[in-house]
Amino acid sequence: MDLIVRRAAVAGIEEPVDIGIRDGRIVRIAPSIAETAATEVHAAGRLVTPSLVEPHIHLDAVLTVGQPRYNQTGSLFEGIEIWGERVRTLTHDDVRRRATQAIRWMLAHGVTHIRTHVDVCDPTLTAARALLEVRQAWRGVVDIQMVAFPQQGIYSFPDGESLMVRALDLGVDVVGGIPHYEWTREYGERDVKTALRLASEYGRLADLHCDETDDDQSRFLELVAAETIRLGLQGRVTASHTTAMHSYNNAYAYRLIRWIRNAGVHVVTNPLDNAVLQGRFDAYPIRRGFTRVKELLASGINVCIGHDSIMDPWYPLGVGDPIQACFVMVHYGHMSGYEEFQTLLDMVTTRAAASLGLTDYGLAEGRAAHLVVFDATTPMDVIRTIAPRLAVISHGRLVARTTPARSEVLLGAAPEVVTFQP
Ligand code: 17E
Ligand code: FE2
Repeated sequence: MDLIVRRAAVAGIEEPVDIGIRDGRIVRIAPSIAETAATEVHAAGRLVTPSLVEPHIHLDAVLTVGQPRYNQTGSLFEGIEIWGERVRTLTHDDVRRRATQAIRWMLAHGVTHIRTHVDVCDPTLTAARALLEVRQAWRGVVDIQMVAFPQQGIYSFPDGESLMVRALDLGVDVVGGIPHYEWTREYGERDVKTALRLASEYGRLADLHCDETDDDQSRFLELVAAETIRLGLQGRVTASHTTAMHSYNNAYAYRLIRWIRNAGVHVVTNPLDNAVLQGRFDAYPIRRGFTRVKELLASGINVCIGHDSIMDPWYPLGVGDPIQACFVMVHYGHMSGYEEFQTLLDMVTTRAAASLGLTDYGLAEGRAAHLVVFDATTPMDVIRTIAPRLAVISHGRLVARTTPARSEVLLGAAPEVVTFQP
């Protein structure tokens, strides 16, 4: 064996197990592995899951908060304006350096697979070219999918459609869209139709920003579902954000949810960004800007959680940790039931992997060895304490580790360690 994780708590298995890894693969999961390995990681009863999969982030915009100015209204729309200004000053090195930094943060938090959107509303496609290079540089450690994302619209930006095609021809993997932001309802419909036609013609997956607004009249998701079925793209299409679903009437939402399920459309919710971006035009009571996560899950739709932003015009915070997004989801999504903590972890691991179309992934013998060891024993405690990632394994290799902080109270004769355990 090359690497053995000892005494791992694994979902669905009663007693801790050893996980044996050779040539980048999980070759054995057993109560005890007699062999030894060059590298041994002692989980000592702590939770081990498949590594984290980030299904939605904008790596071209990370770490630009305040450039050229801060978002004063906090709205999505001011964020898009500020980003539009920043795009004009992008350079290859600027994008490469910031994205690389953010990927290192994410890897330290256990992320080994990323889907990034890249804004293609730029005649020079500077960000796309830089991220193609970043994708190549990280291959085999952090595997990256890129989405051609028309931030200003396919039909509301000069030559938007040909920029999408050029990006796909350059090697950008996935087709994006932004129907709710197009100038008119009709342009929005064309946006969806073009995105899914390109996905079909190029044989690519699609992931559209869809209905990211509090406008209950924004109803492009139904068209995404219909076109997905018409073109036979079931299972290959993701709708991101879909926050307007929060505001639809229940009769319409019920019908729509059945439609999404029939189309096999994956949904990505982005709790960090949408908790601050949405509801900005409301007087009290102020709406939550979330899609209907519990109802979507209950009807059998694959829902996953994205981080969306790290320190950019839309969201000033973030350290690249998907577990922070889970933590917010607990609160904004009313997901505090005991079983729901496992679901939340699934939403940043196996469910996210399904949206990305990953097949060689998962905690099972024969799969590629992508694992994370948390400094906690249960999903509830992972999320409660935002537990440090003691070890991160990608393609069978130990690629990151964290030493937990140590807190002490200094009131007695000797320092008293605080463990945050009852
Ligand atoms: N662009 C967009 O349209 N929506 C977002 N939430 C972000 C970028 C982060
Ligand atoms: Fe996004």
